[in-house]
Amino acid sequence: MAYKESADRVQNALREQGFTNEVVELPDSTRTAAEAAQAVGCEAAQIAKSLIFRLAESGKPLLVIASGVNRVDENLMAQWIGETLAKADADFVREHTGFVIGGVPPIGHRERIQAVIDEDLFRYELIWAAAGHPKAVFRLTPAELKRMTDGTVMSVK
Ligand code: 5CA
Repeated sequence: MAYKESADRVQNALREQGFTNEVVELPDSTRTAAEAAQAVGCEAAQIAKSLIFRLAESGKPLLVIASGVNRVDENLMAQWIGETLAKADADFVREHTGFVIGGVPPIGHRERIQAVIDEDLFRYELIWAAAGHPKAVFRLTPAELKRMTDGTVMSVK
């Protein structure tokens, strides 16, 4: 997958929505939150990982943006949304977001996706998110993340 095309799509989506955050290219690939944290020099908890789930009954995607150190409690999410969460495979993720696993951003998806934001991300002034490619990230504030995604802030773990 081409770096430029996918990172540009995220940069353009940011600009179109009026955000000035800049997508930066990292020297190495970051497929996990721990790798991304090491690459940008922040705590793993400051990485906003964008996880796609498949809602079992409706077949719709759900975006959960979680702090890098947290494991999402699927039962908690299911209770809140009123639908069981199923596993999303790589094809499902690409089909709905337009991006590959390891680079899924919180913004710029192919379609509008309902979003949930981990409240733990609000402990930090600045956080980092993937920008379409395993080598692309951007820095943002939790308040910006909320505006970008119109996500519901809650405990996800
Ligand atoms: N670029 C880094 C940091 S910004 C990144 O995107 N990390 S991430 O944590 O947001 O994305 C990786 C996540 O993809 C994993 O936490 C995992 O939940 C998900 N994932 C990995 N493999 C699969 C798979 N086979 N199917 C579905 N989801 C997967």
